[in-house]
Amino acid sequence: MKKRDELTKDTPEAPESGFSRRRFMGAAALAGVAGATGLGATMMTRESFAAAAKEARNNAHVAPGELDEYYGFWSGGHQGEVRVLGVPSMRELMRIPVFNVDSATGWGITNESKEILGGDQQYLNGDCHHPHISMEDGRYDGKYLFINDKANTRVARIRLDIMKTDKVTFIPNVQAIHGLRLQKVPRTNYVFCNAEFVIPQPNDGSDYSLENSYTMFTALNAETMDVAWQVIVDGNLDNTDADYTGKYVASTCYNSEKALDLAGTMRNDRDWVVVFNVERIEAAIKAGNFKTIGDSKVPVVDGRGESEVTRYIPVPKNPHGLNTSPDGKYFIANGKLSPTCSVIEIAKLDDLFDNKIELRDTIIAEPELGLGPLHTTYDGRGNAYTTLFIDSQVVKWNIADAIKHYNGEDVNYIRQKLDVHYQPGHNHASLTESRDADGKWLVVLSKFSKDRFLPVGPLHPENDQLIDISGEEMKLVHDGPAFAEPHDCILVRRDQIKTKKIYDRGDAFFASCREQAQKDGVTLEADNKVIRDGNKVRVYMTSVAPIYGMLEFKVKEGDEVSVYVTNLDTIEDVTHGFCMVNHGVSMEVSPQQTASVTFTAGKPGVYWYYCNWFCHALHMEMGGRMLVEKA
Ligand code: CUK
Ligand code: CUA
Ligand code: CA
Repeated sequence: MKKRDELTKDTPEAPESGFSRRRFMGAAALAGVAGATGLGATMMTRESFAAAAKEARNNAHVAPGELDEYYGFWSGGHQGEVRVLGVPSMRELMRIPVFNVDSATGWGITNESKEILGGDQQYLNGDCHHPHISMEDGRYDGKYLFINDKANTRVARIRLDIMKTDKVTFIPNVQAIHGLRLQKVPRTNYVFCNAEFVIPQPNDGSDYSLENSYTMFTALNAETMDVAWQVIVDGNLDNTDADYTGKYVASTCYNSEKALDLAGTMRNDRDWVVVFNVERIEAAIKAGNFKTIGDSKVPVVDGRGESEVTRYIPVPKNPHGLNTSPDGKYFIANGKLSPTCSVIEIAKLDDLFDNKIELRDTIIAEPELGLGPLHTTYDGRGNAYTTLFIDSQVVKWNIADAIKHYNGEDVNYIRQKLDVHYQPGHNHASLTESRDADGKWLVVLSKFSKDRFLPVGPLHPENDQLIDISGEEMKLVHDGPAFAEPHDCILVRRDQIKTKKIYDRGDAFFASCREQAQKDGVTLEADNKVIRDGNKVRVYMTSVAPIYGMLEFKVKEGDEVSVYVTNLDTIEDVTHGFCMVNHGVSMEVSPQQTASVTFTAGKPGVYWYYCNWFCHALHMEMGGRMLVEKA
């Protein structure tokens, strides 16, 4: 086998670096592409285009009162939340606070949310990129959504039955979780997480040198959210995806140079895709071939160099997105600084790991697509859709034809280039990450909106565009302004998600409230009681629209006050709130939910509390008073 080092240096096969336009013109005009490629393409005629335009299309219009066909889960980027949209209407249905603090629901304020945020609740920010839904045999099971936090090296899980974050795990020994994907087969047992930045090991100030710096690939147990294992890699880690056998996961690396400066990260003509062999990693741990780092008990396997658990496949240059095709055949790495995508045949990976073939033998196509390929998605009909950041386009291309072209056949694999507005990052076709990819809708998350909307000052919204891909021709049907910064989204059929309309009283989401109430001899569903415990005061109250079960309670200045509100309403949509004036306290209490919040009683005097979720004609009247006495 050729050494990886030889392969990442200049080689004749490596595409030119830089942003020269080379063969493709930027314009969307198909005729232009056909003319410029000179591939003797099987381009559509103007007549067939007109016919295609006339064919029955998806209807993007969802009339008032009608429901969308898909749920879309949007990452909220450095805003820290997850947003739920209906597709194709692109109506925002809900926001799920995750790594942010949310004034309306009290996320980051309530005891329940702080407990979930754990020891890391001191962070008020997050940076989420990649939302992914748990799977059973390669199909969404609708149970959980997982999302990364690059800013503070965490991974969160959202329960999709109540659309609330229920676990947050801080990943040890690494910095900046970026790429995140789930095991698809046999089910989502693992959450795979890429830490982007290399750091010294141990990172305790004893050594700042690069020689002892590396980053790691982390697998979480999806059910417990504990860290299962980590694998040390060469270079760094960007995006990742898993296959449909449960055996392989692949990640892009843009910094094989381990450079600290921009120019350095672009020095090699090739970086690589690192492929992880999950079976071999598990076997290595079983055999005791691992170490631990510092206080962490996580087994760490060394996947550097000629390790048996990894293979480093050279690809051009600073690759970014890594996307598995829904037929399970290919990992496709997106070139970013190269105008190409690299198609890796997953069926060849067994031979690669058994050293029967060379690293680059796994590449079966490397189509030239345009400038700045970032992410690829699929329609389940053999076509791929790649975002071209520099060209501000989505290019539709045929994978089988790209393979033929790579083998020397005279075919054009480009089907269409469509202008998008502007500079797209991720794109995502309906159900594309599962076996059920249905090729109906394509969401393109454009990083710039420029002139597409009414101006709102120097900070612009992004532009999430909806494209109908059900026909031969991609058709732009909707612009959707979005606040910073949906890197990625996922579309799932509405029947694949089952939500609760009201809470079960036994829900684990507020189990800690019940535990405390039991200790205090309080029945949450019936009692309105004040329990004093030194300078700790626990106030238990019920609520039924439009009154709280307690209109007044007394505490002393400086007391640590915990208020538990149990919403006894059983009617869907009758959510109450609890807001204590001048105490920074606000929370949601949905039907049959208990929520609690702890704060320090302020200066002596009267403080009103009130319901801040509109629940009744007499919602304004729903309130009470906290009387604070001198200590
Ligand atoms: S990344 Cu942002 S556009 Cu974090 Cu998936 Cu590519
Ligand atoms: Cu209860 Cu508003
Ligand atoms: Ca590089």
